[in-house]
Parts: sequence; C-alpha cells; structure tokens
Amino acid sequence: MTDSPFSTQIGAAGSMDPHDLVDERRLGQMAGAFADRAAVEAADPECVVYRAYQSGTDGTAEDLLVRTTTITPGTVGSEFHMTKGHHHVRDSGEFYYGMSGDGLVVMQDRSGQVVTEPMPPGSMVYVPPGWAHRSVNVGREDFVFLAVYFSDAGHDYAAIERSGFAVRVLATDDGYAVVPSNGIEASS
Ligand code: S6P
Ligand code: ZN
Repeated sequence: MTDSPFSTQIGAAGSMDPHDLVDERRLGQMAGAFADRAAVEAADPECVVYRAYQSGTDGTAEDLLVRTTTITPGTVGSEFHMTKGHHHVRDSGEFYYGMSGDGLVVMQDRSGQVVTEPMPPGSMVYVPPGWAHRSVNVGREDFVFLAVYFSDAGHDYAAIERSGFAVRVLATDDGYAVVPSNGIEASS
C-alpha cells in the first residue's frame, strides 16, 4: 500500500516513472482471446500486445490505483489487438482517459448488453460497476489510455476467458467494424 502522498511522471507512450508494477502481455499468453486460431498459430507468440504501468498497490477500499495501458497496433487475423478484458471482482466503477492513438472500449453487463465507446485522445469513458471491459486499438499507432479504479476492485478474467464478449472488433477497408461473436470460431 502507498501510505504517503506521491506523484508520478506519465510519458506520452504510457510509461510511468516511478511505478509500482509493470505488466506486459504477449500474444502467446492470450492466444485464446482471439477468434482466428490459424492466425494465432502463425503469429509470433512473443509479440507484445499491450503493456501496463501501475502506481499504488492493490488492497484497501479507500485507495485508488492509476494504471496506463499501451496497446500496440496490429491484428491477429482481422481482429485488432486488444486487452484480455475483465470484470472487477468487487463490482466498482472505473474511469478511462484516452491519451493517444485510436481506441475503443467494449463494455458488457452481466445480462449481456454491450456498449462500445470510442476513446480518441482527450476522451473520458466511465465504466460503471458490473460492466466487463476490454480495450481495442483500432488505429495504426500505439493506443495509450489511463485508468483510475478502486484499489480493492480486483480483476476477474475467468468469465471472459470462458464466454468472451458478445462482439468482436474487426479491421475493415475503411476502419473497423463491431460484429457479433456468434459464428466467429473461438480459439480456446
Ligand atoms: C484496470 C483497468 C486497466 C486494465 C488494462 C489491461 O481495472 O481496466 O488498467 O487492467 O487495460 O487490461 P486487462 O483486461 O488485461 O486487465
Ligand atoms: Zn478494470
């Protein structure tokens, strides 16, 4: 736990200095998230899909955490690079702030309702309690955003690993399309 006031310097590419944690997610660690099995197998498992820096330490209900995420540009098959996506273990809200690049956040509540929100630089998206969330880089540069959430929120990845989101975000000739996951073969 960070007991004392602190400050940190956030770089344009999402770096945080100082930080308490840095987490790098490579394609090989999240292969099951992408629908196109053949494309996953053909791709480099060491490819960095995203990197996250965090300040503050998980724990108390009173503290907040701040985390930046940088999603690299690219596709696996026609599916854009994205985060694994999660529910918070303790249903609790979260603010996302778009810093650079072209992103989209996909949110899904426990009844299956889906809302997507673009996250251009300067935008703020509120993820309400009970909504799973996944971020997608729909551009050609890094997509960088900042998140602020409760320190005791916790991350539940299991439900998303099991059932995925009801939509996937695919590259098209003129940008992206949000399409139903039904009918797209899952790779795990
Ligand atoms: C934390 C917040 C983000 C994500 C990060 C990586 O609650 O939603 O900081 O942790 O974007 O995504 P994921 O799904 O791998 O945690
Ligand atoms: Zn979250």
